[in-house]
Amino acid sequence: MLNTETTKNNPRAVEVTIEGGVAVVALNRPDQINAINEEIRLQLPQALQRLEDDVEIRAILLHGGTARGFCAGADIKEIREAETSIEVRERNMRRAWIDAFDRVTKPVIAAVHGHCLGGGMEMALACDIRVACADATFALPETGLGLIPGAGGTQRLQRLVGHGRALDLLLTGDRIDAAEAFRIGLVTRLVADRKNLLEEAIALAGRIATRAPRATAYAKEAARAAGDLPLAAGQAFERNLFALLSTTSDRMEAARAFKEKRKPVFTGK
Ligand code: CO8
Repeated sequence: MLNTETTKNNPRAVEVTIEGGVAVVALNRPDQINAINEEIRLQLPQALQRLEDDVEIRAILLHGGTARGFCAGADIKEIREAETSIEVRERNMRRAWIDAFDRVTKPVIAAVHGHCLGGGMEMALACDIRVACADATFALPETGLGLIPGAGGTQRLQRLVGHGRALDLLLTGDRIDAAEAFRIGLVTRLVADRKNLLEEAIALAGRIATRAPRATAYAKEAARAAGDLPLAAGQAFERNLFALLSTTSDRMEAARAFKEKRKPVFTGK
């Protein structure tokens, strides 16, 4: 059982602001470098689900707010009393909080600065696009704590950077900087300056948000399926999604707008 002393005081461990069609989600435990405690494990999935259900929202941006880093991993200070094996199992099932990312069909971007460690790095891995500031550092220190990543890290990292590089990070716990993370494809965009990170990430999310929402969601769905499906099955899946999109109003609108030399206005229909 969790000692409530460590969890009771912050109803806003996750804060959401809306900028046009972009939802900006900030982790908000700055004093603990956004260490993931029960509040974050509860509030983040709730926020993601709300944003998924809101038709006005077309892209989601996750960042570390005012903390010195994106997230320093699981809250190591979250004190637990002795637990039975059933309690441990049930707690582990709640770890499925990270699955909330997989239930979001909209694009999710992580804007990473400073420490991005353990569970924090797993959160970034669960996003679709990672943008990093030059001061970002990444590591999976879990084996040094007698554990392994438990929020998808062993699975997602390998899919992103390949078997060898994933094992190097998993087995050593070594920290890599933003330049190295960019080199190996862990992040796809770098921002030199911390003060521009959020602005540039919001601009990126905003650009994605102007595109046809259903096409964006299907592109994400197809790309995710590529990690699981054999090539032929993946191509068949892609063709089905393509055929569905061919029937949408947004597809017609894009063609009309091109002909009329204007910007398309997408409705998601
Ligand atoms: N959990 C709880 N509090 C944290 C964490 C954390 N992961 N990281 C930092 N903090 C707190 C510090 O305790 C400190 O709080 P206070 O001011 O109250 O003492 C505050 O944040 C600032 O931290 P530092 O003073 O240490 O700042 P530094 O700049 O000197 O160092 C570091 C920053 C390098 C991030 C350092 O704090 C650190 O090494 N943190 C731990 C990182 C880590 O190992 N995270 C866990 C990764 S593993 C994981 O996420 C999954 C398995 C976790 C198992 C948990 C078992 C319950």
